[in-house]
Amino acid sequence: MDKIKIEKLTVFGNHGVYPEENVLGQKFLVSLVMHTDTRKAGMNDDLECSINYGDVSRYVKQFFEENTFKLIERVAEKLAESLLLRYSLLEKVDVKIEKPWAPIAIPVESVGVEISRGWHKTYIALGSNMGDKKGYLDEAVEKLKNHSLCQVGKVADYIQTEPYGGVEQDVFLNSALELRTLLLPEELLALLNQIEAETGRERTIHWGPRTLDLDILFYDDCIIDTPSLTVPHIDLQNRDFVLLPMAQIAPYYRHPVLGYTIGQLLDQLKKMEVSDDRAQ
Ligand code: A4P
Ligand code: MG
Repeated sequence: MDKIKIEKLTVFGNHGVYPEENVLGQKFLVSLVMHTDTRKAGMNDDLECSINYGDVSRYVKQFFEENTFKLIERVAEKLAESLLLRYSLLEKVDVKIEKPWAPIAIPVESVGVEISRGWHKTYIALGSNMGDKKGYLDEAVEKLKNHSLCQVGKVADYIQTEPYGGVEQDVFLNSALELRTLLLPEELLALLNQIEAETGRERTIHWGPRTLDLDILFYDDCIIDTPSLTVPHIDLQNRDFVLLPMAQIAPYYRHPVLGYTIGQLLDQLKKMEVSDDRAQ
């Protein structure tokens, strides 16, 4: 992706662990690499199609003056977050913060931190088979829409599906949605678990009835295998209640492990179901 850079912007702020730093303040050097598509601005010569580095510089100065944090890690984190929320064309930002006057009593040119933060594209599966199923799915979509670090994109139609997994239970209402988020995978999982808990979900029977189930299907093209998280979702290719809503919102999305698009996975599943029916 293209980059717009600001190097060593000199700003003044009161960040620091020591009380005197919070009172006296000191100089900070801020460097930004803003990852954004500059093609349109390059073709049209129109600032409206790009990110105005003058505006960004003034915003950084104001951010440093209006906030006080102890750690430059925190300064970098919050600055990256607010830039990504403020500039819609910004996909990713590298933030470097240097502190040339750091009070460490040994001659040093500068100390600093450098981080990269950006938007992630994810897909979430939704399911409910207890009580007001539509109400629970609506509530989940609404909560994700209202979260400051999430942007909900396409939401698939809610479809009624037969229970999968061998437990005798009521029919499900399922859907899937596209989510752009600044949350990292484990943070997103924690948010989904929190939303499930808020809708009264109790975990009793594995694959059993639930008011609300929210699963991460995909997170960028990441492959994650930890004790708490498997992404892409381990069984999505075998579940028509996942593939049908996904085919509506992202038919050409390619599974990063299996190498097939959602549309192809759905076709394969349908063929397997037909051959299973014939075998019976
Ligand atoms: N976990 C690991 N990977 C993920 C991921 N990608 N997304 C862990 C979300 N969670 C993930 O899930 C157990 C643990 O899985 C979580 O704590 C998380 O750390 P859970 O939701 O607590 O338990 P569960 O739902 O009983 O198990 P599981 O495996 O999530 O069940 P599924 O796979 O969600 O299946 N039939 C129809 N028609 N429609 C349905 O929606 N759903 C299920 C549940 C069964 N049959 C269904 C449907
Ligand atoms: Mg689940």
